[in-house]
Amino acid sequence: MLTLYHGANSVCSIKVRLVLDEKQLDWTGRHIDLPKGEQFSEAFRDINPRSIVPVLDHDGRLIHESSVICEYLDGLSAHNPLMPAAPVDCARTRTWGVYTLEYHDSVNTLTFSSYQRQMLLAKSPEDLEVRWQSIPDPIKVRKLKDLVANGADSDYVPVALGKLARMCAEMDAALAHGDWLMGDQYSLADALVTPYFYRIDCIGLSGLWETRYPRTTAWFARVSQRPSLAAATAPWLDENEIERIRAIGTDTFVAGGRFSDYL
Ligand SMILES: N[C@@H](CCC(=O)N[C@@H](CS)C(=O)NCC(=O)O)C(=O)O
Repeated sequence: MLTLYHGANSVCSIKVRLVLDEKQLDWTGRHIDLPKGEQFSEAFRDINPRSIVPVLDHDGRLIHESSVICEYLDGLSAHNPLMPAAPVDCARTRTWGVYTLEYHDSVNTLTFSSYQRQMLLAKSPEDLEVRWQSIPDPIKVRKLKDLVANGADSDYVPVALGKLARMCAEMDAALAHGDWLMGDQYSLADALVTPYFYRIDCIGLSGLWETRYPRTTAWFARVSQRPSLAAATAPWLDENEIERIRAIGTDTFVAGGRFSDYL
């Protein structure tokens, strides 16, 4: 049995739910409410001492890290094979998985300087302090504190935008060889990066690729049309919530043209 510990609006959880749909695998969800802080409970720390989702439980065996989980899921079923057959293409697909660690950090910076910041600012100083104390990674705490204090004025924000601009350039270069990252066929590489584009679009920053990269723009339209993206998002995120997130993101990053070098 496959049980996924996941967060409704967690970008890495969306990644795994998307692959579960591409592979048409049956699974059960254990929802961890991240805004409420359920990831810091003792029970969840037993599942992942890093207090982050997603975690896959396959018949009692725990697997961590979203891109690793996705490759594991691909190996469980012959339906719609996502890992390319040639060893060189396998290696290149895994490289995209490694790149997503950097993309994740940058997307995390943008979400915590916009709508997640609003969520944290609504907490009392005491509750916020409890949250900081609960996060096991002190480097992450330092970044989050800065983002909550300074929002889009934080020095972390232009660094994140610069890295995501590079992501778009890397994508566009890869897409010169076909409709999909690995050429003519949709693969795990496309699945692994899709949620980051989805999130950036949700916070109003699709200008990062739409202003410069027509191949990437066309690719995002293609992955958005696959049923797997809606299957991974719609049951957990309602349209009103997405519109609220988009409005906060647009107000934070786009209004006033302050980041026009990137958008
Ligand atoms: N590299 C990890 C990153 C996992 C991660 O950071 N997950 C976020 C949600 S996307 C989380 O659980 N955050 C907990 C928190 O914000 O306290 C992966 O790809 O699985």
